[in-house]
Amino acid sequence: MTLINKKEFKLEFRNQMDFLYKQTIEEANSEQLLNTLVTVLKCKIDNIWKESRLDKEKEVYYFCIEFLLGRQLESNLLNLGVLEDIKLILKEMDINLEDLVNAEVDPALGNGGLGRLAACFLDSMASLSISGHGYGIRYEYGLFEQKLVNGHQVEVPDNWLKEESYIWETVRPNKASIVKFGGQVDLVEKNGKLKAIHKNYIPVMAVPYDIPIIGYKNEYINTLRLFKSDVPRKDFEPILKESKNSYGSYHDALQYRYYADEISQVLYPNDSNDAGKILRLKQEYFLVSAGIQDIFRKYKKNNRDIGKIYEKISIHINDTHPSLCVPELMRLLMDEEELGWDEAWEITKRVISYTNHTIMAEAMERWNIQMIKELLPRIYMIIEEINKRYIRKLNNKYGNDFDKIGTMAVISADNVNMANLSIIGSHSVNGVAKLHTEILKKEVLKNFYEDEPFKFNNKTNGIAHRRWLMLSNPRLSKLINELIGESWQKDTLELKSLEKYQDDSRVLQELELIKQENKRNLSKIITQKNEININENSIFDVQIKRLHAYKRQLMNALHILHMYHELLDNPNLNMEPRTFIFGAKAAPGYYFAKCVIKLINELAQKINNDVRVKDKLRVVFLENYGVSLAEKIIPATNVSEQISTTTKEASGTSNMKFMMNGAITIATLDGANIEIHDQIGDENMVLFGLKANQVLEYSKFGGYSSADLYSNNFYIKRVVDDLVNGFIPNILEEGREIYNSLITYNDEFFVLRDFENYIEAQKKINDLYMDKNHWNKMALINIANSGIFSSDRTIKEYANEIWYKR
Ligand code: BZD
Repeated sequence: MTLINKKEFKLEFRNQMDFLYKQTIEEANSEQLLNTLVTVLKCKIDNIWKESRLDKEKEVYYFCIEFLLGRQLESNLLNLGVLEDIKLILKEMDINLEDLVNAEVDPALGNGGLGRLAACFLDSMASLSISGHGYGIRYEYGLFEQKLVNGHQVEVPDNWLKEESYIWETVRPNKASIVKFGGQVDLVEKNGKLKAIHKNYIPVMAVPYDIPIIGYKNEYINTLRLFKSDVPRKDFEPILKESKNSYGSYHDALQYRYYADEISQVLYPNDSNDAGKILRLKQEYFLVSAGIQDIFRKYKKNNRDIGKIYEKISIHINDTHPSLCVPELMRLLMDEEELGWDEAWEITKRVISYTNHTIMAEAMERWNIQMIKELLPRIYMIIEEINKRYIRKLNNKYGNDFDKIGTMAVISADNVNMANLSIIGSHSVNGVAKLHTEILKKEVLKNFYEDEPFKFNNKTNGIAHRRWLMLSNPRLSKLINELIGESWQKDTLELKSLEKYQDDSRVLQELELIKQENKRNLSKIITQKNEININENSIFDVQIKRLHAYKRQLMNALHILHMYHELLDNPNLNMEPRTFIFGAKAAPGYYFAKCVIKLINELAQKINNDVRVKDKLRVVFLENYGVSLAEKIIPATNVSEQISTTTKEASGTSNMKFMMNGAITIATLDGANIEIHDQIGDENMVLFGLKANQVLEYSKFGGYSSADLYSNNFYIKRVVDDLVNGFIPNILEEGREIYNSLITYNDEFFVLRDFENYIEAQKKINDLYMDKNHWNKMALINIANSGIFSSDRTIKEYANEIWYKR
């Protein structure tokens, strides 16, 4: 233990407590103790952090509009290698570490998979000693807090900062920069060259707040830099000569303050819809401009030749939200560094790489040109020029194939297509799982792939096994350590050697016992939150993710309804008791998703109060699903529901977390479920549903009628009718909405098409669980083969094949 000396630590802790709060440890509450501990730790890591910032061969900057970090204390202690020591020292001081862990806020600065992936990637980059840093926005309000009121979702603002600062952050006021909005651009001639002069703009200050990202036992610390927007400080005035300077009246000054503040005020709560709002565009440019200016400032400190920046810097844009990186980098290279177009363009492409996370048309970002023109006049000029030159190139290559050129253009139908801009302006485009990348290449981005096939590659997602196994499931980690030693913690592929225990009944029983204890823990939480008792011996069957039609929580609910009928018809049905657990937030404006939440809650109400099925069937909807809750649910899960309409889920990442914790997956062959299947085969997971080519054929050629299925299938008719016949109380409107989506609008996500198949798969789950020994063996094989899904593997691939590739 190099970082912590017991005696010294205790002394520092007491001194810090006295300094911060003028009181003793005994008098302090959990928040104060936590704050004190974090302050002490921050001092201790400061040197390592500084050293890790020194000039590196190449630096990666990961731009993302959201980062879903989760609580940091335990994870940081683990990575510093002092978790057990600190636990013990605190205990000697009569302090329970768990209380401090629970006292920490869970910063909800993201919607779902995309933001969480970014957080896992930061953890992996630091742990692999890769100089890789995140750039994001320090939203004052994160994703709304979900309350359930009479089964309806109600959104409450997430005031996570409570007008204080975040314990892990350090503000860096001297590294602030100015982002310019609005105004006009004049092109004036200077030394025979045209120079862009931006006038009358509104300046907004971007203030960095740094969060340390600590690598696992490698004395390496990267930075997540989040920007807060503000009005510029006085000392910026000399450089704001060309800005709009009419904030004379009090009213104007207040309006200006509001304009600046608003940008980093709140995270957009949409995970699958293009918001199209001007404030969102401001956020995107704010992030991009502040980030790239920061990179330039740092680069220029140690390097003279801006023309070689690609040797030292990689910029990764996570989805299209930061895609203005392309024109912003061009702007800085040309307007500030005075490079010509061609050189700037080559550099831009060499520096930037792009990840796509969705094929859903409604999620593809398109910005109205008028909006961009007014808000970002110089950026618009550059986008226009990129488009002009690109179309010229396409014309040369494809002649007058206007259809093709229209789909590839950056500007079409008065909109800027941000995916096209990202592809054209980068050297690498990747999808997040095999099938997803194939669909990008063969369908959605077909023309681009045919034009520049070398740009396209796949990087199957991964998860930080440190958080999602070592921390969230300490019992299982301990067992693994006992069986195969500790080296899997640094190389998860070593988990494979667990397979030699697949017929060892002692080990399998131990595994079952661990699951049982985790289930007991979760049951307590459920009882506390939902005031309902859970049968701890039932199968815990879990679907936790954002609520979306394509993720088909509805199909899960309809199957529960089906089981309920079967049980009522045959009370002696030979079935393992089941507890269905849901956690899901719906985007506030997504009516259908909210209807499904209401349906599940009313179903839960009805089933949980029906004594006839009391010990067999339970339904639980857990309020306010997020990272902290996931850490409790996943280790306690038996069945992982990954049932999206095939082709729609780009990857999924909870599927990997469940697998690593020994749950058995019931799944469609979608997203990374395919890679999971590649690892463990049919024998160790349960597959069902349409295949990708069938779904694609239906979408292209039609031929599906949900109404026919409904009329001809008793089981389908029974559950669909229940949506509108009063069988489930209090869902008059919601039931009708869902019914219409299934029957009137022909069931876009093939819920009914896959339903019978899903019922069979669920029966199979039931039968498999009846043979406990066999189930445990499957669980062990899942864990043993989950190593490939560590985000360490993913990040190594990004580093070798994209960022460091020469
Ligand atoms: O990204 C998700 C995909 O749906 C998952 O399949 C995939 O596993 C993860 C990580 O690659 N996409 C999102 O989570 N998207 C968003 O949260 C989002 C956020 C803002 C705007 C649009 C989408």
